[in-house]
Amino acid sequence: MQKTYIIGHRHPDTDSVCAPHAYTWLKQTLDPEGTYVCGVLGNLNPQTQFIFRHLGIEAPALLRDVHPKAEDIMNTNIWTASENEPVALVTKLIEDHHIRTIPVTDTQGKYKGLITVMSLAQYFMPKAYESRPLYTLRPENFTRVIPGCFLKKGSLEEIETRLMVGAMAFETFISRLQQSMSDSCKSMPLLIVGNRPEIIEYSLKQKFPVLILTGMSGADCAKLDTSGFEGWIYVSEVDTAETIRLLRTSIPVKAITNTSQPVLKPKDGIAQIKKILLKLDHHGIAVVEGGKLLGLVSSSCLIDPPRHKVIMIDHNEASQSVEGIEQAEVIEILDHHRLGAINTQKPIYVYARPLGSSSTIVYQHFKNAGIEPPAKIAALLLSGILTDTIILRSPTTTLHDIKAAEKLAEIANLDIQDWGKEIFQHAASLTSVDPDAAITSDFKIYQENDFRVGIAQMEVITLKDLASVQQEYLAALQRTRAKFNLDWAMLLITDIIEEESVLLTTEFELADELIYNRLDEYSFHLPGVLSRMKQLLPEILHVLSRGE
Ligand SMILES: [Mn+2]
Repeated sequence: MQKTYIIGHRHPDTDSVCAPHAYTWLKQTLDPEGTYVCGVLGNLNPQTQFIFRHLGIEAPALLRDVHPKAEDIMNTNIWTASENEPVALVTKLIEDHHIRTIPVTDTQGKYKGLITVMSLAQYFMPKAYESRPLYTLRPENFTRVIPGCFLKKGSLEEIETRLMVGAMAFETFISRLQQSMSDSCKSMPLLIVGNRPEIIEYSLKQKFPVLILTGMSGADCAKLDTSGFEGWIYVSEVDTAETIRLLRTSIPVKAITNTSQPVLKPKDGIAQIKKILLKLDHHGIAVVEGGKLLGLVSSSCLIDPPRHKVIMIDHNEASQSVEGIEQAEVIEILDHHRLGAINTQKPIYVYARPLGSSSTIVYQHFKNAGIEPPAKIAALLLSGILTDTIILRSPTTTLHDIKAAEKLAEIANLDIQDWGKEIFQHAASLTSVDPDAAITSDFKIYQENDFRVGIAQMEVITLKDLASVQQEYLAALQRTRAKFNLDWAMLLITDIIEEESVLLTTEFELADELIYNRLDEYSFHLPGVLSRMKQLLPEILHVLSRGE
């Protein structure tokens, strides 16, 4: 079943988790046959964690990448063989269906190994230089391969033995048998014998594991006294040469199953699969989980691997999206940020509006579909709006955000101001969090005019404690700049009560061009600035454009 992943951006903020989660619910409701999976691209910040916990909703799972995996490309419509079945069945499958690799399972259905054209060739190819081979035989398989029937059944289910034909004078037979017994193998061989009463009479008193009689009529068989014989007696309807040929194809498949080949796990990626396929002398690898065979990957599976479908929410740039997005098929974009959209191969649905939050955009899709979100989904959307618009106070706030928030608050039975304050109380404070984690928890990278810049944002309820931790935050910012290979890294710390921000920055020559007042070498004061997107980013892009 092909999945559609619905995702927010890397370093997810609350809007980037709540909006995709709610949209996933809407898509699944509108299309019950489809499979829609909400994924987040990083750890949830304490505020988002609080919201999901408080509402009793399971948070979306972490999505590491959207590269195709073994489970996405494997063939599941495959032929298998059970370990005790005769090899003849496998050769027939290979012939009839033009396949080269057949997985083998044990009697409980657990994966055991593979039979390939190569392993069959090795078995059937005559090896003139080898001594008389030992065969693993299961007499119960004889009736499936050699025309005939049992005259007597023995007790051993499986026998490892050599083959011998008794087509000679009795004395010669005895001497050859003794000769063979004195060789390395001491056990009695399986004996194939035609209508030679003297040899048969003698053999019925010996401990042969299996006697196969050829050229015998029903009346001939009826005369035999088999009472003292403990092994199996099979009466073949075909001549000795044909009996031997068919006997070799009756061996159980496990006798020639290759059990040492590597297997794949369902989540193994294509790079790993290619590496293994290159090393193998055949063209199939089993995909196995917990002993259970799930499918088979062959080199042809790699020619045109299926692309995962992705819906991007709260972002539209590849640099902010999931690993592997270039190999995926983006089918929709819902966003309220500047457009730096990725290229697509087909026309897609894009809904971009300069609104305060992606949650407002998702709410509009509920409205257009004529579906009212359930209370918990409404609470999530409201939370996304209130965090992105700083309780509807950020200059990014539009009338659409206010209307959506009012309607959602009504459905969720929440008070906008009370719920907003409660959410922001769970936002990080400057002294309570690790500066590195605080920076990467809401961090966006922009590529502009050959510059790579990163801007983190953190909302706090006071800036009073900044002085005591500023050095640590600046050091963390330096580390972040190095880690993401940036020219310039910044952290916008926003006091949502006083409605002002401080911008911490790494050393960068164009920083002098910023219109803001410097507080010191590494920080600026931004009164009235609440929005990274609408207020700070345009100024940063403006400054970068002078660096040409
Ligand atoms: Mn947003």
